[in-house]
Amino acid sequence: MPDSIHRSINNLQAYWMPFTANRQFKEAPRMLVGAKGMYYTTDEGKKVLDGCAGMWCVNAGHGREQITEAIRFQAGQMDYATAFQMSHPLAFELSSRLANQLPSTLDHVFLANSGSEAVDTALKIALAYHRARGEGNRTRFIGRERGYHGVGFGGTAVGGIVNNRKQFGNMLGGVDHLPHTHNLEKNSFSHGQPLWGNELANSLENLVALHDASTIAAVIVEPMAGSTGVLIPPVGYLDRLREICTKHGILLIFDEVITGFGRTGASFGAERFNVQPDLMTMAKGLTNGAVPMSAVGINNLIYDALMEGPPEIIELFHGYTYSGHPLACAAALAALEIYENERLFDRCAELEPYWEDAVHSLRDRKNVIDIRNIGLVAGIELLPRDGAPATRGYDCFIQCFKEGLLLRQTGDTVALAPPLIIEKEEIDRTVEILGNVINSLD
Ligand code: PXG
Repeated sequence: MPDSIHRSINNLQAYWMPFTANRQFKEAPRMLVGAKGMYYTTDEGKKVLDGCAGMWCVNAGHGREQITEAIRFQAGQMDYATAFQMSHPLAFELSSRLANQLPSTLDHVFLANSGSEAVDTALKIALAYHRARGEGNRTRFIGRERGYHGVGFGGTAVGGIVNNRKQFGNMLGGVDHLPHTHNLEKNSFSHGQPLWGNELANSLENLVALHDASTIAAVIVEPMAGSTGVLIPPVGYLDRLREICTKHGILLIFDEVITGFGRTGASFGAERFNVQPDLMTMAKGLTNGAVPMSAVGINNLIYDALMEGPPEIIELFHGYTYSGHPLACAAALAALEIYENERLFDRCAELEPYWEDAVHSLRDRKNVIDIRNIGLVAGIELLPRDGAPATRGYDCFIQCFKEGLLLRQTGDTVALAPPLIIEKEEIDRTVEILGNVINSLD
């Protein structure tokens, strides 16, 4: 083999990895080469228990034959269908099926390819809606501190994670943020929804008083903030946000990229927390992670307001080459069928008490300062090392991986969100590995 080819095959430098310490990783790569059920296989042939459903997406477990087959079949049938002024049946089938499952007022679905695209789509639809109704001054968005809404310009701006924002400046003007709801003094070691904190939603009234409702298009929040370490909404908090938005004609967007498709023990966070948004973003579990795809659920009023004017006019100047990609539609339809046939969302709800007890059994381990849980999700927060924040969390992640457990880490919090097919023995194993690792860390 010529030297140049040999070098290129083994060259780790070309790939600029996303959200990764590239230089550190490339010194000691962690490579996954296979996945089935609850387990990954590494390039060294080691089995790793998937404690985070890939990245919160593989809700039905890895390598589901039904999904693989649907993708394979569709690839043979029609690889790609022109998406603008043309379409194909699966995009309609998927959208109707999804709309049936969404909260009752969300009857329409816009398809995209990633959570970030879904978020930017939802924000743009909110702007277009207000403009269509003659309220074009409503351009301001309200996000929340510690929110994560992907990495588009809009999503970065409404997001509330300093590291994601500071490299790039403001991204989008006219954005403000609600305070986050994390409070260790009031709520540490809560089981399920914390009792304290619904009054934090009242800060939305302050922002309305500051900017005037007539300038605010939408509020966007994750029903449960995933990326910044599992921040579960206090009892009554989302209801209060809903109330204030309704009162002031502000749209409420739920970003359900993580909470969608059974993660909290119901189809969506909206159902679990019993609060209806006007727009909802979804991704990840939509295809069980098998093909990139995302969606925005849209309520009737918004859709109807934009379906005005002569019918030959394009109502929304927005869309993607790969909106409703046939392979993604095939994967999503198969995934939704598995979720339904195997009652995986109910399964999640049924396992929740066992999961809750299991993760809270780590309460007295070394340096554990909080444990939070809902559905099949848990955040375990470790005390930061003096002067070296996030290093204990990172060491925990690395050590768990070495011991055969994959989890997510953000700062000094580690997050667990296994596939919803997890068995009780695997829950025990997860907690055992994590507990031993936590004890072993300095
Ligand atoms: N919204 C939410 C609520 C998300 O969690 C996105 C939007 C963006 O999705 P895309 O598909 O553009 O990445 C996300 C993504 C983690 C982790 O471990 C979370 C995400 C992605 C990667 C890692 O916390 N969330």
